[in-house]
Amino acid sequence: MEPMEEDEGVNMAQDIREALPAPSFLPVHEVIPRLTLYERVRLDSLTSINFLEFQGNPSLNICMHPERHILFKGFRILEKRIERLLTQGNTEGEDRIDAFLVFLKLGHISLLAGDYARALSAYQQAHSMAEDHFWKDSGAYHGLGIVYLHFKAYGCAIEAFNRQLYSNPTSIIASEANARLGVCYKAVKLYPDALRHFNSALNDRIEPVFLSKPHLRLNIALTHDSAGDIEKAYAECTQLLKEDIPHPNGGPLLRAAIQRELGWLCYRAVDADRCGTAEERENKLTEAERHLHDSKALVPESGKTHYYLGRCYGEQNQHRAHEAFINYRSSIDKSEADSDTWCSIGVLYHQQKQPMDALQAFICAVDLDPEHSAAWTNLGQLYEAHAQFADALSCYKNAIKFNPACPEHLKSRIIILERELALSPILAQPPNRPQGLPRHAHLVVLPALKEAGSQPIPSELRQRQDEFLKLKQQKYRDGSLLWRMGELAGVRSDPNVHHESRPLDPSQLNMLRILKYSESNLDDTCKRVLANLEHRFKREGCLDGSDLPLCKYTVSQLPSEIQAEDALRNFESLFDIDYKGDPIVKPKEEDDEDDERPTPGDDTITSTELPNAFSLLAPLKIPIDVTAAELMSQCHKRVERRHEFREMFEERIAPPSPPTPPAMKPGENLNRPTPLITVESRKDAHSIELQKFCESSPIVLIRGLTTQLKMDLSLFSTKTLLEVCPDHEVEVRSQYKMPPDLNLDHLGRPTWACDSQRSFTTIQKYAHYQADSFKHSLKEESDKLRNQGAKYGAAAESAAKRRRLMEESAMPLKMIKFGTNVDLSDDVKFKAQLTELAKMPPFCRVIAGCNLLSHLGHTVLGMNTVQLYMKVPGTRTPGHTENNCLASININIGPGDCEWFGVPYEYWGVIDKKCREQGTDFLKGAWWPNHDELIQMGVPVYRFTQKAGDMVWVGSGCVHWVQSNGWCNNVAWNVGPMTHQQLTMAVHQYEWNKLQDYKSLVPMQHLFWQIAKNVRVTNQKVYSLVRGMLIRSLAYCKMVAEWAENKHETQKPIKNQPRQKREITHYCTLCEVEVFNILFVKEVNSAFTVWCVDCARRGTIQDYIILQQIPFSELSQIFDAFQLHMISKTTLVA
Ligand SMILES: O=C(O)CCC(=O)C(=O)O
Repeated sequence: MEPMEEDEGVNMAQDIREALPAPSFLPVHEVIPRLTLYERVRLDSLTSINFLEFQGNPSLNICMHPERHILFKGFRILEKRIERLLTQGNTEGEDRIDAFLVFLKLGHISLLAGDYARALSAYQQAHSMAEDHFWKDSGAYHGLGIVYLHFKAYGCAIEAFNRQLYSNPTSIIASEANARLGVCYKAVKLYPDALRHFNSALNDRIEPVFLSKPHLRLNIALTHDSAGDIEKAYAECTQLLKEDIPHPNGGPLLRAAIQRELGWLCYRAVDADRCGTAEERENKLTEAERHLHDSKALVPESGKTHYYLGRCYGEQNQHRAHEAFINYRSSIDKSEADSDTWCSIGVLYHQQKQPMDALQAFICAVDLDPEHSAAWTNLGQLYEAHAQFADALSCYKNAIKFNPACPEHLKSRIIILERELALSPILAQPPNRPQGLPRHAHLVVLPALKEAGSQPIPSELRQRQDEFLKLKQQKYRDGSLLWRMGELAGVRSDPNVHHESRPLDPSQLNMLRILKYSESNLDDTCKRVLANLEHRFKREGCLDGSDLPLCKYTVSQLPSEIQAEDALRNFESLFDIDYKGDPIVKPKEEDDEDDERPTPGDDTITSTELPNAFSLLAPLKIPIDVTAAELMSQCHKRVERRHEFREMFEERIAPPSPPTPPAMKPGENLNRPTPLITVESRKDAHSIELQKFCESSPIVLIRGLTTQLKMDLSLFSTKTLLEVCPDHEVEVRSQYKMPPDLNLDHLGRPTWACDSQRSFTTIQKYAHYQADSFKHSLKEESDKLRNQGAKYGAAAESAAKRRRLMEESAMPLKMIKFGTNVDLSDDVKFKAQLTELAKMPPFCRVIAGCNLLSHLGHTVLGMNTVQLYMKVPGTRTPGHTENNCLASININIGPGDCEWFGVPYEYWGVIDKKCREQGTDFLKGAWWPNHDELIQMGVPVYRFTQKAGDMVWVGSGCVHWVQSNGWCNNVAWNVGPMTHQQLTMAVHQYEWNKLQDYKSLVPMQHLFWQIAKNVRVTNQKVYSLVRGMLIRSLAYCKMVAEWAENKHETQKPIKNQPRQKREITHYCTLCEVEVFNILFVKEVNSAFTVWCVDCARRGTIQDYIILQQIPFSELSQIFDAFQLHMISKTTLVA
């Protein structure tokens, strides 16, 4: 498969439902096909997991597929059933599940037939009918993800694949999902995530068919390239090229793609100041050309190679311009819809002083891609060069909308043009009309922007593109060609006839194993199929699968028994079967329908080697007073006496979902008043009442506490820090300055997404900036005052003009710098500062027995250490909850104020959803909510001013965002109240983070064991919660250890490696989940890396050594000793 050049789908990222007409489900055909025994069993087993068997081979048209008749018949039967369901109009209760199963199956069958629009509708119907069941079908989210990816709805595809992997992290299609996730994340520019998923697929011993391993490596290189790391991309490609990649993966397409990428990388190395001398530059260009020629020799029909070659020639002197044109022309011949090529053609024509041709090429580029910022900029420059300033201005304005390369430069140009056009309207006229304008020889008058689209080249191109699009849409409307092959209704594919002499294909082999596993429970139908398959297997064997997707696994990698059971449960679900081999001509009659149809997932599961998935939220199936010995013995049975094993917690888990917000009370004021507590004495500060109030409030402003405790906040002033550590690192965020009620993009349009550039500086440099900014504002103020008296004078006039311009411009213009996340963890360097903070009451301290984070036993930077924020007016900390929903403390050092906004925990899901709608991401993105919109959405908001010396208590899970009104510093850190509420939120967030591919900074498993070891818990709810977590953790850990020791491929003893004092908790190198106690360690590039069991077992388990950090005897002892302490109120701890 040609990597990263898939261009089939319609781009549906905007709105999938609007982009295509929803396909009708009502059947147009009256004939209901007959199913044979084999066909029914096969149909029952088909899901999206079989996608590549049907769609993985681009040279095999689905209409030629040997099993096309099965899809055809299934489709017809399902449509008939849907018709019946829709006529009945009842989709409640049992019927809801029935309808859900039918739609889900139709989704799978449509997908396998390549009918993406129908598959999408069917999957979405199924999802909306029974979201609570959707995850239980291991192919459901996978199929939905494939469809979304086809339509380039990357965000939706990411969500679907992540959900698949959350519930089925080690299934045989995990590598397929990971490869696709890599593509999706790359498309949305989340490059670290893309790399993680490509690497995850690469590590998997089941090679994905969607992208083979060499293709994955090329995609890793392309991702480095997109992320700006040209060197890494170059190194990876060069290495890949050197390797002897076996066919079919190493075919000419792949080699051509690597050469092409190398050529493009070399070309850009010339551009990117990497080549110092002219000779180096020359050499790089020559190397670029060489790679591109090699690529062209392998695959002459690639438009992109020609385009890159054109760029190389265009970069060189005049006499190569002709070669550049020839290559651009060839590129257009091969793929005329490439806006980049048209843009480059325009540039070349412009250079060659052929303005009409340049104009037409730029118009083609922006017609094809109206967001092509470079093409708009170039077109603007062309108009400007021809003194057509009004059109130039329109082009620049379009350019700036869409991620231009130099927004600041363009903005200044726009401002100048706007001003000049306003001052001299004559400039808005075309240049040949006004008198006195210099007339250059080349100053031909170009058609105005409004008319330029009707020039011959763009008109013809548009016409062809429109026709192409219409055809494409019609194709989606029609669906698969298969649906029109009515002759398939009659095809008999009795296994005794049709398949008799063929070897088993991978899915038949799969089916054979499933049936064999459950042989004793089979009904007659299944027994017949089994006998037939066994017979054929003995006679014909099976296909080795080299040309069939998803079969590249060994026997031990075959689907787990859980999947076998799933398949069996489905046998009863959808299709009728003819026991005697007589074809069945009708779907079930209505009165047949109340047969026992199991709901999906409603089952008793036989144990697999390891739980299907592990979640700290999995419902427990044993009492919490179980002893460690009982737990250990139960785990042991999983390996030794499987039939006696009973699950201790639910091993098939649904993805977590955000909390449901409380219903709005009538007349409720959503602008919530913020609790302001004034502390009047030291006793107040240390009172249990203050602690309890804070722990039960979303957010609290506390005034007077730092004064009453005589804290010297000047220790955190810029002046002191400048003396203590001038060279200390400061992270800088460059942001636009805006009023707190507004968040605008660079064009002045309201949005939630915040843009900022990240860089680094020192305390000294930021201190200068802070001071300069203050002096500058002071001067502006005094100028203003002075000018109020003496209004005139040239300087005052121009300053006022500049200010007016800034104020009038719709675009936010002023850039400010926020000095953020300054690390004050060094207890030697910042001894005085940290000692001062220890004056706080215990529930607010960085280190305290009642602070969960102090029990971790190691540092989590910025959480159980202090961070400093250095501000000028307008700096913003965008919206967020603290890591794992912990609480936090923030003190404003002053002298200026900060404005705060807060929303209670229960509403974070509403904000998360809104962030997605706004094209940003609650966890990974930067966003600034619109206060009024929140109120309209029924979300309560706290808004208040934090003055110098004020402390803000940010309660557990509170969503908050902060803007400085003045010049000030703040210090902040996290605290973990030992409450049931805090622990519940933290653990839920831990699982949510897993689902969202986001690292949890608080290692919850480790934390629960530390609590059990160190804390005398007196609260019943806290006790039960911690106990439940210990049960899950201990049981899972033991099962993993037993599995690792007994697994025949591993057969390595687990080595004890006690945890060192202050040793940080380990996270999986690949998926970044916490790895507790049993570490899978592999040497990678001479470094020892830690992996979780799921990532390790998806790879080659023999490559790992397995370490245990805490012996089971110790965990058992902690587990049994952990009790609820019924003690007197005075010694209350938690
Ligand atoms: O002072 C700031 O801007 C940081 C605020 C914040 O997010 C916090 O303290 O949790």
